[in-house]
Amino acid sequence: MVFRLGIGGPVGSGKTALIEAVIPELITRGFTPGVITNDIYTQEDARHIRETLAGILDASRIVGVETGSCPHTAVRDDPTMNLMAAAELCEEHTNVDIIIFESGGDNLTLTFSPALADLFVFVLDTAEGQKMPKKRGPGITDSDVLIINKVDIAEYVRCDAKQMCSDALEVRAGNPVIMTNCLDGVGISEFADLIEAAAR
Ligand SMILES: Nc1nc2c(ncn2[C@@H]2O[C@H](COP(=O)(O)OP(=O)(O)O)[C@@H](O)[C@H]2O)c(=O)[nH]1
Ligand SMILES: [Mg+2]
Repeated sequence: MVFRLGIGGPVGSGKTALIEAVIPELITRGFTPGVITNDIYTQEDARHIRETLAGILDASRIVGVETGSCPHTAVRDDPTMNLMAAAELCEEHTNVDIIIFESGGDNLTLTFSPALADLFVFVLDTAEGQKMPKKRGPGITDSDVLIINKVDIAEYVRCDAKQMCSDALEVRAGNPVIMTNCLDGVGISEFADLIEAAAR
C-alpha cells in the first residue's frame, strides 16, 4: 500500500522547499519515497528537486506533470494525469511506499481529491501576511496539516508568526499547525512525525 501525501498552497509559499526538506528525514525513517510535481507549463519544480536531492533521491523517482491547465483541475477535479504518473512511478520502482504530490501553486481555494491524497497538507508562509488564516478557505480550515513556513523572515515582514499560528488553530477544529523554516529544517521532524503517524 502506497501512502499518498498532497501538498498545496499559494505560489512561493515553500511547497517545493518543504518536500526537499522532508524527503531526507523520511528516508532516514525507513521510507522509500517518490515525488510528483505539477506545473502548468514546465517541469521546473521536478528539476529543482532533482538538483537539490542529488545523491539522496534518484532522479527517476521525481516526476514532473505538465498540467497545461489550472492546478485545481489536475489535483482536485480530474486527477487522471497524476494517477497515471503515480501508477507509472510505482511500476518502475516497486518499492515506493510513499508518494508526495506537489500541486501547482494557487490561491486559497485549492484542495486535493481524496482519490489522489490520503493526507492533505496546505502551506502558507509568513511573508504572505499574518492575515492569511483569518481569510480561511478549505486549505486553511480543512487540511490535515497546515504549515506556516518562513518563520525566519517573519520579523522582516512585520508578521507575528505566533499570532498567525493561533489564528489558524482557532479555525482548524483541533487539527495541527506546524511552523517551519524549510531552508534550515525547523519544524521538519515534527512534520515527519505526523506523516509517519498517518502512514503506518
Ligand atoms: N527565508 C525562507 N525562504 C524560504 C523558505 N522556504 C522556501 N523559501 C524560499 O521561497 C522561495 C519559494 O519557495 P518554493 O519552495 O519554490 O515555493 P513553492 O512555489 O510553494 O513551491 C524560494 O526562493 C525558496 O528558497 C523558508 O522557510 N525561509
Ligand atoms: Mg513549487
